[in-house]
Amino acid sequence: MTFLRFPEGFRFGLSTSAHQIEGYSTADGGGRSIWDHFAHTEGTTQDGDTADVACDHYHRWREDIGLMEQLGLKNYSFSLAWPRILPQGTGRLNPAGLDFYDRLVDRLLEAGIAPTATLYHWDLPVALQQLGGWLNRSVVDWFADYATIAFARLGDRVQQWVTINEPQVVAMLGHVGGQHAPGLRDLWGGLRVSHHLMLAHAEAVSRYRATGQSGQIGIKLVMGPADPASDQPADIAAAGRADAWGSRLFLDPLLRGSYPDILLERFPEAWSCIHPGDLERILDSLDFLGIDYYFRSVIAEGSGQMGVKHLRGPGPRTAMDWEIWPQGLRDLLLRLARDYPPIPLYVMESGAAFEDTLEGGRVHDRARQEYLASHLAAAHQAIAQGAPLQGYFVWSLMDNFEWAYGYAKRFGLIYVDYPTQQRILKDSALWYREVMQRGGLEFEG
Ligand code: IFM
Repeated sequence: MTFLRFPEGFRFGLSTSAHQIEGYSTADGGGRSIWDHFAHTEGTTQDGDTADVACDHYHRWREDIGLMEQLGLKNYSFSLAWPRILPQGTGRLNPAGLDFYDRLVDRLLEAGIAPTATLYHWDLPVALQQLGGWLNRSVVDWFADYATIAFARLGDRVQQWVTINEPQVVAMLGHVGGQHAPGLRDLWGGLRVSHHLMLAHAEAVSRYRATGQSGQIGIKLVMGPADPASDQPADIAAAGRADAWGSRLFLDPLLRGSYPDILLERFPEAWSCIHPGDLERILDSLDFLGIDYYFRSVIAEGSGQMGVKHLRGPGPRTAMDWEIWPQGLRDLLLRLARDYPPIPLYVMESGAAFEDTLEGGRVHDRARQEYLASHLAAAHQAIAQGAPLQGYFVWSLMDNFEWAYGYAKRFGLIYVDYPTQQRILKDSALWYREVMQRGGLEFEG
């Protein structure tokens, strides 16, 4: 066993999102989001689950902060529900919605926990979807106006902001594959949405910078390496295309001011949404880059729009059927450091769903602990090899509404017994408490 110590000031944390934990989205004057609508549409979620109640964090937030204190947590990443603050997405403000986040932030700070606030984690106000949602370029102003309200109210205390969580998922699962709200299936539309997400992000950042507030602002991208299935040139080229689609579609405009040529060439009709000056607005709109890492892809030459085929890698798998591949995190961090201009990096989500069972009031989730230990070790290696990684947030504080999977998948370090809303610290939570307290972990590599 070796003790892997992280650098002084490294930020260990835990993450959640509003729609997945809060419940009661329309309480006290809040509005409905596209996920409220989608999950209530037949056949969209496992067992017809909805986030109507979720973890009832909207009412139990004090108790939940108490649990964070028990864990000795110092950094907590959560999201604001746009329709709680602006029920129609624009215009009339719901003071009770803003008050909720205001109190949450105050109490976190009292508990010595630094808040990281995400403005958009997939819960677009339904009223805006009726106007075209992310397909309508006006979303850039709608989003920036909402962001400005959040900065004005919370920006004196929130020192780390994330504009948008996983734009890949919004564009591709929401608008191309249809597995997520708003459930659309339109390839060109998905690409247009991806550009609008980038622009909305950039506009919110420019509003933030105009406030003169002293915090940092960035975005969270979900990514993993696209590894070629063999050393055949055709597979290597296919992996390059998969990487352009999954990662560079977002990394390149943000950090290079361009979209990958391969995507411009293959989908020429989609890009009429790029107006003169857009790419200049998007470039340099990050103080840090947040990375959500869950798995890598193994890619061979295939068919379809991108000519790629996804193969099953040899690693063990989580309950999501995602391959466990910690070295993918190291490779990703090093690649970002090598291929892009220098930018502070944060792992803002890392974690795994397993089949947890409650036995005598305990959850012995050894597999999750091992998963996290191996990924922390990979992050540690990347730092040792020069990646400017500043923090690592585990997904998630507690079990919650896992979108189309409903409550069937548990990612939490805290077990939630949904019928009673009882919270139980899993073994992994007790282990992570020690990691955070010691600033590192014992690891046998
Ligand atoms: O639960 C999600 C989260 O909302 C976004 N990132 C991935 C997690 C696990 O699927």
